[in-house]
Formats: sequence, structure tokens, C-alpha cells
Amino acid sequence: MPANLTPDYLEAEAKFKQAKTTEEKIRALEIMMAVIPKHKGTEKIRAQLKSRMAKLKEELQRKPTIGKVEQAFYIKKEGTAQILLLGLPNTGKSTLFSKMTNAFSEVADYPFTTQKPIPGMMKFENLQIQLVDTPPIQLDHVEPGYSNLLRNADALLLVVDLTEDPIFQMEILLEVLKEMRIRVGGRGAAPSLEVGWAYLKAILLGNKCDFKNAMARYRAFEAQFKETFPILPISAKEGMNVEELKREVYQILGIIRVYTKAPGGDPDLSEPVVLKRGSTVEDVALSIHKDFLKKLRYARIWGSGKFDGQMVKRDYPLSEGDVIELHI
Ligand SMILES: Nc1nc2c(ncn2[C@@H]2O[C@H](COP(=O)(O)OP(=O)(O)OP(=O)(O)O)[C@@H](O)[C@H]2O)c(=O)[nH]1
Ligand SMILES: [Mg+2]
Repeated sequence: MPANLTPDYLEAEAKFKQAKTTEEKIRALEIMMAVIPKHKGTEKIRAQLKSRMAKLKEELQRKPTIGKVEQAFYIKKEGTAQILLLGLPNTGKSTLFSKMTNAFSEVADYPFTTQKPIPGMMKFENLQIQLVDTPPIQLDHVEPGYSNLLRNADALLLVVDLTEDPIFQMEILLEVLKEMRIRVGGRGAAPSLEVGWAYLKAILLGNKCDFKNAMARYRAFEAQFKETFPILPISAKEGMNVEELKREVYQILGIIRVYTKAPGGDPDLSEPVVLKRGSTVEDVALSIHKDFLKKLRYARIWGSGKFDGQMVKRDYPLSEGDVIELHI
């Protein structure tokens, strides 16, 4: 007897396959068990789901619970991407964070104000991007959980204070990152890495550029690092260059936004489909549903095509802002 699995079920199954932690797997599996059609044809699958669930629950029990500090250093991703603010004490990370997001993080004129990571959402055009404020980096002490926090992020904002030597601060940051086996860059392709190393894209920010002499220090800093990183002078306090920074963040993520529409209809420009740069029509179909991908015959495209409504094949590479009509 055929199982006739429903789209609901297949979606939950896709989530299960993507799940990284045991908790996430259990959550997805619960949904699969709840929505699977209960008839003779699915009997075997239901039994498999049950035994899989039992194994996962056992696994959860066996796992040593992670420490409180590590828990505080795990920030669940929300929105299009997760960007971490990183820097030495008192460089203005929390000021910038509060300026750019809907959230609040305490600001003070003494160092070590921020003690644990704090997430907030930053709006950029029709996207919501998550920013995370972090406790300051120190040379001699890295909090447990810090390395994982970084590795889980999509990009970093490295904040230096232009009232002090910015090149020296950057050298310390790079040293601490190196100890965590994290390489950073921003321009050009990702380097090949040794086992155990991670690569993260980063934007360098020279903050407090409103101070006297700050721009002279910024220029030396820029000259040293601009080949490797996107780099900007900002004033978190006065909001200088904050809009440019948002655009740089979007650029560094390496994503494009496209919009789908139904034949005869209009696209919803407030609901972008976010894809990696270089994605094709097939990736859009897959983002809707894997069945959609199977059934897809062709698409019509407005934007990067030679003319509006041009018919394109499944492997057509998309550009930022394209509007797509999928035909099955
Ligand atoms: N003039 C000026 N002052 C700033 C700017 N950004 C931050 N400050 C000041 O610098 C001090 C430190 O700012 P915070 O935002 O708390 O710095 P932080 O990097 O979060 O500090 P920690 O959490 O201790 O690492 C505060 O007194 C801020 O008002 C800026 O762009 N211009
Ligand atoms: Mg802070």
C-alpha cells in the first residue's frame, strides 16, 4: 500500500534532515509523527519514527549537559544571517549595537560592561539581519563558548577604537582569533584551511571617528588592512556611516534576493527569497518545496533576462532583484 506522504510531512522531514542538534531533531521528528497520515500504508514508517525518537531521547540523556556559561554563549539564529560584533573593551560595540538594532545593550564609559552575548534584529531594506553584541575580547582569557559562538556566525564586525592605536587593537584581535583557530578575511575567495580551522568574513570598523585626530589614525589603519577587508570609519554615537555599514553587511553575506510571482499576478516585493550568490531557478523551486523542484518545467524571468518574461531553463543563474514565475 502506498504511503501517500503529505507536503506537511515532507517539510518536517526536510527539517529533520537539516537539524544539527539532538533537540532540533526531536522537535522535527515530533512534527513528523504528528502529521504523518495514520493508515496501513504508513505503518512501517511510523514504527521507524518511533524507534528513532526513542534513540534520540536516549542520546539526549547521555549527553553531559553543557555549562551555564556555554549556554549563555549560544545564540539561536534568527532572520537572514547572524553577524557578531567583536572588539576590545570600551571600543563602542554596545553603542553600535543599540544604534543598529531594535534591542538594547548597556553602554558605559568603563570597560567590561557587556558580560554575555545579546542578540537584536537589524532591518536592512526588506530583510531582518541578526546582530549579536558580545563581551569584549581579552588576550589572556577566552570565555568557554566564545569559540563556538564565533564559528556559528555568518560574519563578524571587528570594532576598533580610533582614540587608541587601531592597528595594535587589530593585531590583538587577530591573535585571539588565531588562538581559537579562526581566520578572518573579507575580500576575495575563502582560503583553503587546515583541519580544525574556520574561516569567517569580517568588516573592520574604526569607531569614534567623531573624535579629534581619529581620522588620521583611521587612514593608517585603512592603509594597512584595506586589501584584505572591507573597512569603514564610523561613529556609533552619532550614527555616522551606519547606513553604509548596513549595505556592506549585506554585500559581505554573498546573497541575492529574488521574488516569485504567480502567472498573471504581481510579485510580493516585501517577501524576498534569499539565496546564495550564483543560485539558479532550481534553487528557488527547492526553497519552496522539493516536490516543486521535481515538477518544475521552466520559468519566466523579469530582470536579468534579455527581455521581460523571458523563458529560461532550470539551470538559469539568477541575479539580485529578479522576478521569477515558476511553471510546473
Ligand atoms: N565619542 C564617541 N563615543 C563613543 C562612540 N561609541 C561609543 N562611545 C563611548 O565609548 C564608551 C564605551 O561604549 P560601549 O558601547 O559601552 O563599548 P563596548 O565596546 O560595548 O564596551 P564593553 O562592553 O565594555 O566591551 C561609552 O562611553 C560610549 O558612549 C562614538 O562613536 N563616539
Ligand atoms: Mg558592551
